[in-house]
Amino acid sequence: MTEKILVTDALDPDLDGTACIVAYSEFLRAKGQSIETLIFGTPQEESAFVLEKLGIEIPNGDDLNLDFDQIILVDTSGARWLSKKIDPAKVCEVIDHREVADTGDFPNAKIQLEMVGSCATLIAEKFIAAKIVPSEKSAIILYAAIISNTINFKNKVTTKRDKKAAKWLVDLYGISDEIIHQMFEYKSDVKLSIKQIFQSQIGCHTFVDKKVSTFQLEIIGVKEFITNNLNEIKKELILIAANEDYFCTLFTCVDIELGNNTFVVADKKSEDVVAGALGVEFKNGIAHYPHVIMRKEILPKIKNYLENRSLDSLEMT
Ligand SMILES: [Mn+2]
Repeated sequence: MTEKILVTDALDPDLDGTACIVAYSEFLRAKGQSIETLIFGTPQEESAFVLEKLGIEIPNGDDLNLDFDQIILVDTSGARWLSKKIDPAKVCEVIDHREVADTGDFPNAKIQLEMVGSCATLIAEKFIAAKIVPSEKSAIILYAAIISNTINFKNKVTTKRDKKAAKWLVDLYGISDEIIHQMFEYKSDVKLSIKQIFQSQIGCHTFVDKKVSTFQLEIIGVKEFITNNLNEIKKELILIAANEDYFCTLFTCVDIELGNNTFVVADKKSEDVVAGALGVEFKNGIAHYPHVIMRKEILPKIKNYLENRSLDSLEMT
């Protein structure tokens, strides 16, 4: 009897995970394996959008009685992210691209962990190495995942391998940028109010006794968005800074198509911190940064700045 193998991702897969599920299942079937493809939870908005655009349906495993001999996980590498229905002991292969991974959760698995921008790159490379041509839908979803994860090759996680895999996929079918633009546009259709966006991200870090809070959006058309919402953004930032007693309150907006950032701050204190930490100049509470910089890269710079500043003031006394 042939073995029944499941290919899946963590709960609520993002576009990268979804693309890997679809394409890796196809790859293994092409190699003659008996593969089932399932998702658990709800695909994230961006993945749902691309699946619908491409007319791809992936069955949901939440309410199924699972009976698989082996399980392959893509774009995830820790048991705590999985549906409770997945038995970690049955996992035979893990393919992922993150530095912090709980690979010990899967004692029977072959582990492939490589630091590329998108797990979809690792799957595309398997097609390339085996000289198997993916279907057009698989090629498009892998390409969309690479572009989304690397923010059009503009963020720091991007590697040469991501660019090479994406180019190979584009050349196969002449994938147009239209679907990518639609995907970015969809992602940018901000459905919440400024207040709701900020409330959903509320929280702070404390560096040398100073509370720092950042809010982030990744959209296209940042300039227009900020112009249309500036009063609301400033009002909410000021309110939050006062209510929570924040020393630095920053809204950072990544333009995913142009590949740059715009910052808006609550007050002069925040302005001084962000200007000092990131070397930007504010005009009317707004500053521009020429590249993509994500919140997780901004925070260490602010931390450094505040630590050095407190050292300087100690030396002066
Ligand atoms: Mn990923």
